[in-house]
Amino acid sequence: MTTAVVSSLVLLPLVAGPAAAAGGHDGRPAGDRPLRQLAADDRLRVGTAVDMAALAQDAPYRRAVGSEFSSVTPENVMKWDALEPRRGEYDYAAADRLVRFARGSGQKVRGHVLVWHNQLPSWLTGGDFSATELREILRRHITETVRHFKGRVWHWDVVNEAFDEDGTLRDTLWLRALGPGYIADAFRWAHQADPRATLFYNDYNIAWAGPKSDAVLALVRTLRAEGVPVQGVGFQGHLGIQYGLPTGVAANFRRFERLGVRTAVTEADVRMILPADEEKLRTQAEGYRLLLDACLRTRHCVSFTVWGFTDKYSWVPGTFEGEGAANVLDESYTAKPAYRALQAALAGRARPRAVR
Ligand code: 9MR
Repeated sequence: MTTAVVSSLVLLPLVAGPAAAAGGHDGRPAGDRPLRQLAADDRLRVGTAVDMAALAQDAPYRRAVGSEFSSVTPENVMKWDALEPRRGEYDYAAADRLVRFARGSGQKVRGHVLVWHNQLPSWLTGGDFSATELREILRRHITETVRHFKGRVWHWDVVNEAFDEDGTLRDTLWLRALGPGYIADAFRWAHQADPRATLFYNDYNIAWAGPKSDAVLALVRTLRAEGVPVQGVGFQGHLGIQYGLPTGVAANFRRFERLGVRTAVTEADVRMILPADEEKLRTQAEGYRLLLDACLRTRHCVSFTVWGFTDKYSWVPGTFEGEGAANVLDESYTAKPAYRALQAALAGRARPRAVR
């Protein structure tokens, strides 16, 4: 294919209807295959975080979630404040909707998240509970949640972001009240509630070697030596091109896999200082490519998830002022170079067989 043809494809909206260029059965040009089709050949689940409001209201969004991806992660609706807004009262409605959507679309679900320091309900953060009470609250939340979704959630992010950048444990409600043992407890409780779900530790800035990923590695090694059921490590993959792109990612994934765990890229996005321009978009594409490539070059990397796929709905501008354009499609669902880079990486590789 010539360069001229490739660059003309970049302008096509991916989710356009029959009016789009003829060729593919879904209105895409022949040979322009969705990510999940390309990934199936590699036996890799390619996923996205899903915004439930967008899924309900935005038909092109919904079509793209279904056609491009083979796994989904709820962006917010399985977090504690959403699931248990009042103590002991669970609201699974939105999360159940996503699980049903996934089943109807032949997708796996990555459950996100059981233990975190963010998006906790105020009854919990303001509750002034004793350590014994908090431990029981945590045990119950994990048990109830995992049991509710038993058999329907493929991977659980059991513990999320427990470390600081220097590799010490983050000062959270859980660490303060329960000590470091809350991590092992969480994995044990989750495993009891659904022995078949694969249980992950998940964090950001651990895709490359450094104090934080060294600390996670040491934790996972210790937990596994003690028989704690931690079975996967999720590398979130929130990058910003202004910091430079990471190196040594595949080698880093491999040192985790040597401990016997699976790996996954769980929240990839590559932000930039706005406005976007061609060069920034090219660097962004390289960021996505290198994360996916590391996964493809690692035997037990079982899924690659982007944290949203369109710039229309992204957490980035609300968190980092002046930054954005972090996703692989723009606001009108047109493919950016990053989307083409993912396609090319998936199409171009013979992959070692992955475990399921
Ligand atoms: O994308 C999520 C955003 O909508 C929420 O407002 C935010 C609240 O903390 O959480 C975002 O998702 C985070 C994920 O759950 C854990 N890793 C970092 C993600 C981006 O902040």
